[in-house]
Amino acid sequence: MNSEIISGIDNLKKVGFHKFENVIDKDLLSPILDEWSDFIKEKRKETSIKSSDEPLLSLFNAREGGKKIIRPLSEFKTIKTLLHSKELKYLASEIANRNKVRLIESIIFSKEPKCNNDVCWHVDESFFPLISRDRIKHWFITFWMPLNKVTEQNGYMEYVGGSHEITQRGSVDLSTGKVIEGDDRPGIDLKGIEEKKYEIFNGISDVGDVLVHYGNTWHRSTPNITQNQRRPAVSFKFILGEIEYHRRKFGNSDRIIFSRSFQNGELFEDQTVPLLV
Ligand SMILES: O=C(O)CCC(=O)C(=O)O
Repeated sequence: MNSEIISGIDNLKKVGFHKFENVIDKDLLSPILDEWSDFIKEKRKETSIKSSDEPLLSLFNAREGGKKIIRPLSEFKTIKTLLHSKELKYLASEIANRNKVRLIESIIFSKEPKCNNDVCWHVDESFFPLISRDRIKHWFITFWMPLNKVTEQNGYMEYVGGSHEITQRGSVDLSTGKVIEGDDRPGIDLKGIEEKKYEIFNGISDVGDVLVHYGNTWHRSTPNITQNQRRPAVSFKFILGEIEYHRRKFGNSDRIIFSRSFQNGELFEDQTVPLLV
């Protein structure tokens, strides 16, 4: 394994976040912007699909109150090519350390100019009705890849160092940061963050970088205060190893589309969640 990847994985384990620099060929990333712009001009953007037996792509616009449009991933050839690139698969398999890696979600996050909203502090795994069968803490990882340079002004990511060692947090409304009513898990320590109790790492980054965090790392993205710089990014979420279905009575983890329904405790296997490596 290459030494930068080894030290990056060590840092990821320690901090809960790592920026792997210059991993993906820019030629794989720039066509995504073209394909996405075509999509925005088309009628497809007005209709979200409601059921599926194939993997999906969510298009998330932070300015429109976190509105998500959901389409089949197969409609976005450039994103599929990125997903199956050897660089991305290599990084995922090294982080997973021989566990199987499955794609649970693909998202394009667009932070448009003059977008004053944070994507508020949250943990990714809280949105899914799933848990690790072996009850390991780090069964979920996110790969976040900017499609334009990320600066201090155009909506960078932030991560709370060490938060991945804290137990589960409740799922939140991404626009307000409030825990969903009835979710029985505690919220993120917003007061502690405000009082600078934790070390915060920023995700200022360049095209080609892959920013990786665990599903239980507390993170957010800041407003895009520029007049004319878009900050689009592709985010892939992966689950590692054997996973069980576990739906809570309250919370928003039932908004995910799978090809069929599951019983709590059932081993989770689904056509919408394909094996990557
Ligand atoms: O891109 C953003 O603004 C937020 C992304 C995020 O929170 C994620 O990928 O988990």
